[in-house]
Amino acid sequence: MAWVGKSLRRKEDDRLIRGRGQFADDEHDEGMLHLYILRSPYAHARVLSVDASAAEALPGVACVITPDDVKANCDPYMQLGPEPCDKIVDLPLATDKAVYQGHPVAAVAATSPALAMDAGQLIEVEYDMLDAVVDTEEALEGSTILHEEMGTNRTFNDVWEYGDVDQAFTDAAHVVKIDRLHCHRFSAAPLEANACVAEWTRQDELHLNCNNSFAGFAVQLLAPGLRLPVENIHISTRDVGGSFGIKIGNYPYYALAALASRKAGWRKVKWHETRSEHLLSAGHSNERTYRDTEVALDKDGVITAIRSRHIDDCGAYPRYEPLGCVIWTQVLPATFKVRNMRIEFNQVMTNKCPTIPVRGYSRLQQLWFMERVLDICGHELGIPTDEMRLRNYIREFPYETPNGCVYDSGDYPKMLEMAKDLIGWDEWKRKQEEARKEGRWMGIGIGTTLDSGTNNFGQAQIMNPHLPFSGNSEVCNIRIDFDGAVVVTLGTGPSGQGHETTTAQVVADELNIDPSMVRVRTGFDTDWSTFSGHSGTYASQFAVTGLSAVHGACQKLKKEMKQLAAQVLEANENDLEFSVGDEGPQVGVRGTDAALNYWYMSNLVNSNNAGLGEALADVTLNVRHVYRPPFQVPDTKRKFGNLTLTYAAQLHIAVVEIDKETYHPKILAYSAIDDCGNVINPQIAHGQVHGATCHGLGAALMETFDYDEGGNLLTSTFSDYCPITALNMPDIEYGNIESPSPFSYNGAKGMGEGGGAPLHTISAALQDALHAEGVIITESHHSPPKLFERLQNRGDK
Ligand code: MCN
Repeated sequence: MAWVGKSLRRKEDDRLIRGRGQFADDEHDEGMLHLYILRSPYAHARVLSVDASAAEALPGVACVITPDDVKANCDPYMQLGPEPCDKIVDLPLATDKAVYQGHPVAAVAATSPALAMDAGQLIEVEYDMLDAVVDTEEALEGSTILHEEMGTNRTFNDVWEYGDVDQAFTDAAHVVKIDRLHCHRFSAAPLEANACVAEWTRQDELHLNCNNSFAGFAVQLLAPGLRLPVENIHISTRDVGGSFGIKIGNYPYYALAALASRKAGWRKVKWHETRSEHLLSAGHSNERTYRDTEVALDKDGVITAIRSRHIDDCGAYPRYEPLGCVIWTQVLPATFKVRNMRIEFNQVMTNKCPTIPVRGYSRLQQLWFMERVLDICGHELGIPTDEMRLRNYIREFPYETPNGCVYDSGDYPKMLEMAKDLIGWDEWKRKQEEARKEGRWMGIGIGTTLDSGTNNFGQAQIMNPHLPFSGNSEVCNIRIDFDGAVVVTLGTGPSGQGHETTTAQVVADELNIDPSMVRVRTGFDTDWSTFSGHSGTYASQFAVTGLSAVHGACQKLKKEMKQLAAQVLEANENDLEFSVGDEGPQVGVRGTDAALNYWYMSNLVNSNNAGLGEALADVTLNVRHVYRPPFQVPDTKRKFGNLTLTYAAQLHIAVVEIDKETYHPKILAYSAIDDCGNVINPQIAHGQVHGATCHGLGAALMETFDYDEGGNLLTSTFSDYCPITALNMPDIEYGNIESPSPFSYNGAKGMGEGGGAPLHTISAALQDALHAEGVIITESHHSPPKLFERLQNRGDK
């Protein structure tokens, strides 16, 4: 029976629903200490002194970590950005200056979380407040510098130019100018905040139980930061309660827990972030401003060229950069066939929380830009929004973009047609006409998004050859257990994506076994052999990279099983076949009853193996496979290597009406079409689309990180950050098409990160609703106060 392609019920959920998940905060020990991190209330301030004596004197306090401890025991984290980023001194505490509100300045370990927090309040920190730079463009000017050792706030600058841009403008029938667009900061607000438990099992050997979603990366930064060899750090994760990218960047906090554990006399120390801390300082999505955009179009409204200047704001440290400065180019033209583009890309630091790869990292911001550009041009030229897309969509696949990326497969016009059918387009158009006659603000918007899954690091290396990455790879270990079950160990450490289930489906098909007999060890462990420097759950890489590792491991295992069966059954390997017999799955001689079932084979190899002989010396029925995506030396002229990427797409349509009294934008109808190639598990893929839509709608309508001029975060609790909940979600009419990727063994495309469509769709719907009022939607966030403000300032571009 073929399991791939079926909605097998998620294997992991039974355990999780029964409360038998194993999250980092579940670890409790008698005598365990709890860590409180004291954070700077100021966005930019010199730290003149830290007096911890009162806190240290409090009964129950085991130790306080101060900037002096950090200076004595830590080295700055490796900087991934190009020069002069290498001059940035990034340590677990602000040793000289606090550069964002929430920057840790000290940490206390005490016998209870409450006591640790109380002790934290007794630490006296003397600050000298400095002017904060919050505005991206002001940061670029550089009158206030965050990291003086670097001498500039600019971490990246490059110009990407393809085709003949100037000629296209000379030939243009129309030119549309957009002065400023701005994509805001938001989060993902996972249910579980960051957490870790640090313990030194022996001097200089650190064990960390945490919920990091990319522990392979964390360990590489943490070890030199703590002056330890990599092998002295053991990181394990079990269940992770959502990450969406944010749990990649918490290694500075692990270092504080580790230092506290050591200073407290090698005692176990737990740190669990509060929700306010999470919002303030765990990491935000990239904020991006787009200036002086000019768009050339032909007489039919087809975009022929774009020139623009993009300024990315990575907050106080470029902790995951230059990746974000580069990977947006994976989707340079979005879903449109424009060939001539010139984009100057700058990135700056501001006195705000450092950014981190929030779902759709950096590509989402480029896709929103391109969608906004197309939509604004359509309205300016009076071309209906669906027609504008049909005229501009890429239609031939594989399609090579101007910068050399290859979009593997797709059918955007078909997706549009399906989304229109599902939502009842004609009927809503009629209703919109009526609404307009009544003076109501109703709009219909379309948004198309891409998820370019896998191999992001290969691309980052092109920009910075010194980076220790050549591309994402993944590892799978697979063995047959004594009872004939198949045990699979992955290095991915999923955070809700259903890896246990889809892995079981692939293994079940490959080995003719029921998925209930496939035991997938989830989580991540540097002690497991399934650990590579790229192991983790990020970049929508599992369906392609992770499952390719699983598939490859199955092939290796099958080869060994055939070797074994051939010798025991005295048969030729070519005459053997995998089948299901009376005693379960087996390997047997075609056309005969001679067969070995899995448990027998496992016992033969693991227990009764003395007489197996030299020929089977390497047969262990326990194999490891590393999947390494193809990587070709980059074409530096085009600044892009021929990296293996897959391009999943989503197309959404929303009907929105703005209440004229409250300015509340209400979603009246919503449809979403997904194309992630061949689907492994339709229910999981549907769930991913649902979750990503929820995430995107939250960002578009409710969730934003707003700062005041002094760098104070104004939305640092759930009462003002307003996370989206089930109550705010519209019913989603869902459909999918399958355009198999020719680049993956299974035709699947990475899709879990594709959360941008609602952001584009809502902006487009509001544009449609308000264009007659002279409003151009230039922002990505649309809360009622912001819509009110926009209508007051109508006419700006
Ligand atoms: N899948 C499928 N068929 C396909 C493609 C994918 O059945 N054609 C399945 C996969 O087998 C996997 C799931 O869908 O079980 C997502 O696959 P993939 O797109 O490869 O993404 P990853 O598993 O690598 O997950 C990472 C991705 C990212 S980058 C973010 S951000 C995100 C996302 O997943 N964070 C999430 N979805 C999330 N979902 C949950 N619940 N929690 C998060 O933190």
